Amino acid sequence: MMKAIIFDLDGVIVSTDHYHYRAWKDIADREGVPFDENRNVLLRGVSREKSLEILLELAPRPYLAEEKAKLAEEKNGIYRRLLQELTPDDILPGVLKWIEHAKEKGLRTAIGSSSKNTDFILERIGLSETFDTVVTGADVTRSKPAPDIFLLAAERLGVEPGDCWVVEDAPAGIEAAKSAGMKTIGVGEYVKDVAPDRWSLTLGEAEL
Ligand code: B16
Ligand code: MG
Repeated sequence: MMKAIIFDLDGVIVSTDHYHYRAWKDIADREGVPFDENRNVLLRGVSREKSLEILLELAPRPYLAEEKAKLAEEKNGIYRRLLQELTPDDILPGVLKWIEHAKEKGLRTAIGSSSKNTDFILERIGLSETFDTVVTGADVTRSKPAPDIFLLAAERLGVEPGDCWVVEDAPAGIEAAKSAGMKTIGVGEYVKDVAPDRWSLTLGEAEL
């Protein structure tokens, strides 16, 4: 029997994914690296550092470790400034009702996000107290597509991985959930082709 549901944050609960894109695009343009929405899909769900590695694959020159650390920090500064615009109105349509529905069904709830800005985002959108536990990229050394974030969420909830649903919008997140031995609900166009157990365009429309 399913006992818990772990929600990804960016792209599932709130659409901060376009802020990530705008911040990375600023860095890419400045560094002369080709970058567009199609390439941005590869960055969804993966850590900041790994995102930068992927972005720089098309760079015209190699980068030193110190330069990379500086670029990642700059990207985060731009992203954090954009996050100031975030309010509870930015929670995606139907999401609050859907979380309530999951709770009424007796499921324990968690956030499982790669983002080290998770606490700040939850605060901005007024959901800091909504979930039984919150696991982020700051709690693990291996981010998605490794299963660690989701396994830690299950451990904290006291449930077996096989009794957990994971809701994800990113291919890296679906891969992480599958490696954790969990069942997946894919939302959005980017995960249609990576075979989640269930799929819908938005969380509000997903069947539970
Ligand atoms: P940060 P999720 C992920 O969040 C984003 O999808 C991904 O684009 C981002 O690089 C990652 O968080 C790290 O974010 O720079 O804020 O630590 O989708 O796992 O909720
Ligand atoms: Mg996501």
